[in-house]
Amino acid sequence: MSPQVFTGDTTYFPGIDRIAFEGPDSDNPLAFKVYDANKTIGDRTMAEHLRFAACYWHSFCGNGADPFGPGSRAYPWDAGTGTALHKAEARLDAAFEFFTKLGVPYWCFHDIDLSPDADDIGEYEQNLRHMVTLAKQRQQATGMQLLWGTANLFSHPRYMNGASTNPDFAVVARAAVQVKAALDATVELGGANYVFWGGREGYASLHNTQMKREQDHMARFLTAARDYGRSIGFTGNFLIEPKPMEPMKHQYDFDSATCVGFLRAHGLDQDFKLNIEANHATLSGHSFEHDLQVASDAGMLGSIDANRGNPQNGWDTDQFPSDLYDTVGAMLVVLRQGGLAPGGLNFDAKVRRESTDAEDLFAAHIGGMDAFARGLEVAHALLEASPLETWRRERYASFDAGDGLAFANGERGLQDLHAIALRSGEPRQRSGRQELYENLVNQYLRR
Ligand code: XLS
Ligand code: NI
Ligand code: NI
Repeated sequence: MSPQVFTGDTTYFPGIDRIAFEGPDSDNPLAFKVYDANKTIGDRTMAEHLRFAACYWHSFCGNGADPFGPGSRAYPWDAGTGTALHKAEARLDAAFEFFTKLGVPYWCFHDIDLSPDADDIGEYEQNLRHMVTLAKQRQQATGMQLLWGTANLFSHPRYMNGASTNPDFAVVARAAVQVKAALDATVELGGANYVFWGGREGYASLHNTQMKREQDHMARFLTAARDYGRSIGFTGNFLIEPKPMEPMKHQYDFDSATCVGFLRAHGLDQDFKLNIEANHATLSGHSFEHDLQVASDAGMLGSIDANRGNPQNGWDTDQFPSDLYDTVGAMLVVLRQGGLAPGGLNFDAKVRRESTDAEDLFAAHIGGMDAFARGLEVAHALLEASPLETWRRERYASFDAGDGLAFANGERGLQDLHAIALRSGEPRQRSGRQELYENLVNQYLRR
């Protein structure tokens, strides 16, 4: 499962070796304390449960720039006077060196973080084909696999009014160029999933927006993409990544519930699932585990973008996950649905602008992997060894037999219920026992 170390010619992360599992007593900052890829938890290894992926954009393209200042990190692969394509080649080597030293089995990319963008369609397609050829060689050399590919339909100014929801058909068609190329690339690289994050699919003002029309166009576009993907042999899941706002004031893929409804309304629910990002869930006013649960209940939890927001900030800070309550909550949902495959846990997260050492990138991923590994251990123990599932089952026991079961099966009408209530009298009070459940989680976190 874990990839082999890639031996490129240049070392972009000198002095950092393959990250090893050293256990909870290790003081080595560049070692796993919990994540032990081959350790068995229940019916599979940690690596098989967690299916970690590193992302290309934040880790190898994002240099720390924010609206108040330029980048704070000068990457060696961006140095020198080489062409954009030469720099993209160097970046690819750096990325695969990082992936393999970290021991993360999957990666994810957007078309234009892997390969230089160009307004000329032929040049754009040629660049991407070239980089995909190189990426495929790196994958073969290392055993790395592609969790998902996607197209960036939000950075170029042509998409300022949206991509598939743009009021100008010419832009919708231009967006298709990138989705077609990114689908071709994903298939070529054996990607398990294909993601749509509708960065600017939404509106800034309803005064100038025909919302229903834009959403109908989005459904037509997704349908066309699905049909094309299937025609070229893509058998994986298409994934929608909900996010309520940012960059737009309102985005159509608001949250899990909205996306589930949208996909069902447009007949896309057989091919599409959801990629739930923690910080997007919290932006929409939900908890991470809430949006995971809604997706899972609909049979549509396909994959996870693992990160976290800042509780005091109302925007997408994309921090690396470190909160064990979050990871336990997430892994409970994942384990209850029987796993995440063919999805995975993608670190769609960026180190802080102030974190400027190469070591910080490793530390961030190590911390995130350990946090989810611990979440996995605790969630598994809660499900297997604690009274959690029994308590939850008992809470609903009145629907397991008799009239309760008949009601759940649709066999009791309102008059039947009236008669039952007359017969039964005032219901006995039953405690929700929330504090006991919370104590149970803490008890298992301490073990
Ligand atoms: C941005 C999104 C983005 C998607 C892929 O907020 O999380 O990174 O995951 O386009
Ligand atoms: Ni994301
Ligand atoms: Ni995000």
